[in-house]
Amino acid sequence: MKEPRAGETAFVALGSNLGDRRAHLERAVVALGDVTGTRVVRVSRWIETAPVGGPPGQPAFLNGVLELSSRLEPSTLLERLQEIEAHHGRGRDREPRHGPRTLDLDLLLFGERRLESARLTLPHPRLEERLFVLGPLAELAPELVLPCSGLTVRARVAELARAPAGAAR
Ligand code: A4P
Ligand code: MG
Repeated sequence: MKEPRAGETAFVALGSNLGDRRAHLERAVVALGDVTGTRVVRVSRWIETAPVGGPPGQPAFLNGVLELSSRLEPSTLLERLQEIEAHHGRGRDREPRHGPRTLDLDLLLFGERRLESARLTLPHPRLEERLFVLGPLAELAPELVLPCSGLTVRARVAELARAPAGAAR
């Protein structure tokens, strides 16, 4: 009999800045736990963060990161993430890019995979620039080596925290 494929470690960023933000994030964690072939391993705390980019004056975000073990292909996992976003009231046609959203789920890393297709880029292209992602990721995996800079998550957080205000996040 064929052995089932081992799960690969994936990290997903969660964000919400509309409605009951905590409820949106917590329901997303439950929904991810129900995805076939995927197991939720750990969830960071939720942190409140100032919006980066997007329309001026948009509300603060609640952000976090979770670790998954998944036997799905990355593109299938992204489809599941987008279904969960849709079930939480997110309408891509109504919500402007980088604007307020009930729920945003981004796939940060999927094992060591590198992918560049119209629908999915891995690692996530803005992963190493964003404290609202790296802060919660540092809670789960401080010694993880980031693929672009070669720094650990902990070291990159320290570097960004030292950067002058207004530098890219
Ligand atoms: N896509 C490609 N690669 C990926 C990936 N690795 N993970 C494609 C997820 N999606 C990926 O995403 C746009 C398209 O990216 C998708 O169709 C997918 O096929 P989207 O979620 O529809 O649009 P978006 O989220 O508005 O755009 P984007 O580029 O994902 O924005 P970001 O980079 O996620 O930024 N400030 C704070 N403090 N906290 C936040 O959470 N979030 C954003 C959104 C801006 N500012 C923020 C926060
Ligand atoms: Mg997104």
